[in-house]
Amino acid sequence: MTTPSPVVSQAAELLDTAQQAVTPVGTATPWPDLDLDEAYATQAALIARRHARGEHGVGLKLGFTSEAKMRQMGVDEVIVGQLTDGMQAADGGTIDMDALIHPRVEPEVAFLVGADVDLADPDVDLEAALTGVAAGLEIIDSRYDGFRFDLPRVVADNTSAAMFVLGPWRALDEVDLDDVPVTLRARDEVVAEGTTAAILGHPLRTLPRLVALGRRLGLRLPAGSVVLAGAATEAVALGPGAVSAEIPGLGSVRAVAVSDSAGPLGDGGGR
Ligand code: 0L1
Ligand code: MG
Repeated sequence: MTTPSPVVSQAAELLDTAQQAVTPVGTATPWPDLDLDEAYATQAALIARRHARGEHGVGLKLGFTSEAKMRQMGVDEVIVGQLTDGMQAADGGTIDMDALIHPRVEPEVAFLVGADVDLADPDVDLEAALTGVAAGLEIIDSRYDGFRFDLPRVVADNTSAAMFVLGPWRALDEVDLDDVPVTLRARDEVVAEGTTAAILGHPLRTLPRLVALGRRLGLRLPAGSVVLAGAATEAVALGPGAVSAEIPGLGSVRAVAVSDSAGPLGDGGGR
């Protein structure tokens, strides 16, 4: 890996500190003109800091793969972020809200990669390497005040990745992913509804985008990696209590958000 430039190192340190201190960075960042290459270099430096603390890479996530998400955040380009084991919560497990700044949750389709894949390989066939699919929850938590960012800033911030939860894997060839309803519930109330078609028309259509980004960035997906293909609805503020996503024919996934500073029936409107 090449040595990061001073601006990249500084940006990574500031974002890493914001995440660890659970304190957002203001919009007036000391890197007003970060370009997209520097932003991905910052993301790599940020992930390197997590690896240095003992976390391991477990996959990649795509962001802005739906019209709803692009509209919600005012951007129009698919982006990629990196997942570590430290970000994963067990299905039915807990999400510690006190470690998060202003978390939002979104229902995702996740893929399991069954063989080593080098996305920089010109002959790569990512779809052929996929063996499983699952319903997922992604918890995003921008390290910027008020989720206010431009494209380079959100890329630098590892696409707001914070936590993720995966439901049981199903064999990819046994599941129909074509325009299937997706329901997000919080405390048993429906809080968002969408369809798998919201993810670039079909979740598998995200794969060429991931390959293009991975080729540009020299990314790999070792066997066993996870790919979060994107959200089927807008992200919703995460409050204390149960949250779940359900995709008929694929399955469901559930977690419980907990906080020492709010009861299990707190207002759920973000913090
Ligand atoms: O996973 C996503 O689509 C998130 C992309 C990052 C932007 C955000 O914080 O909403
Ligand atoms: Mg997402």
